[in-house]
Amino acid sequence: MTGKRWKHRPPGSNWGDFGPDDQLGRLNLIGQAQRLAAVREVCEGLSFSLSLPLDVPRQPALNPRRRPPLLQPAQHNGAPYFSYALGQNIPGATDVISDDSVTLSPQYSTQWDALAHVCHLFDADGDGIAEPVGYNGFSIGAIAAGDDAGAYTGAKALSVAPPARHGVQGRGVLVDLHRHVGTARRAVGHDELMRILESDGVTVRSGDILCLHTGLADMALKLGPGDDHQALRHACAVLDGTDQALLDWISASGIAAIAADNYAVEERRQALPDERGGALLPLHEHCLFKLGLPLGEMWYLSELAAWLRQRGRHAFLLTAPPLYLPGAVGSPVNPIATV
Ligand code: UVW
Repeated sequence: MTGKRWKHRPPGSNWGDFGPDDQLGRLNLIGQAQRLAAVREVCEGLSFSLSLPLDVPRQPALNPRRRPPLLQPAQHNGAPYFSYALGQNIPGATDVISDDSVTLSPQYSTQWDALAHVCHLFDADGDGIAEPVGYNGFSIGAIAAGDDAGAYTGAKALSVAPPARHGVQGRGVLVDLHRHVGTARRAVGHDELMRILESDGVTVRSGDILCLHTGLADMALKLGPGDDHQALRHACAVLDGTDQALLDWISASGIAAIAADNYAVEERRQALPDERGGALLPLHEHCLFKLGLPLGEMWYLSELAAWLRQRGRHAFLLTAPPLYLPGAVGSPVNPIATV
């Protein structure tokens, strides 16, 4: 279906502003001018991978429904296709081949949330009944009772495919929350974020991808499989998604995406403040559902942050496309910062 999908849009949302069929949301703010400006941030030709190894954290302590990758050799005639001599019946053939198979929770480690990841119960069609709906009024579909796993094809809209086609390449701007907050758990709201931007001389422009260094991914990287991972649940800075001034700043700033090296970017609320209901993840609601602004989590920003800090820099060329996996509601990513 094309054309407008809603009669009412949520307060504070931008639904329709990028067109009735838009599935890119704020990534639309990264255009040719923004990419060229991002390329102009490259002065030294050095690059940093902003990904953790995808098996980190080495225990599923942050979100037990997400499991570390299970890597196995592909099977061929009932045998592992690993260091396999290809031309076994062809005298003189020298090829030795290996293929993998992997079972992966795409959002286990360094990842993008697609817009489909968080929808809300909202009466978009104006019939008086709230229905599950995502950014720009899209329905991602549902799994019907009786559907077997083989019938699952993922989200019908708002998956990682549109951002994968876009490429997610633009100007990254790093905010070093870790430098100001240390490893203490703290919900950083608008006023504190503005103080940090000002004291570090960070300028944020429309189309930027805001990268928040909190130090959590670095803590995770240092823990071995046998170490207690529970401390990760209560360490390092998060954004205060309940701070309306912060949400308003995200809207007004024109940032295209937010990527943090922590889990969830914000703290999940365990209860709602009153009977009016609402979001347990208000920053996710504001960004993914209302603005179409992707969230990255568990990025590895520590080496880049140290390098930029030493040089008094904040901006870089960021290339971070999700996997082109139609239907997926999140994706691993190996973001590359070029400075
Ligand atoms: C939830 O667990 C809801 O998601 P995220 O990984 O986006 O924090």
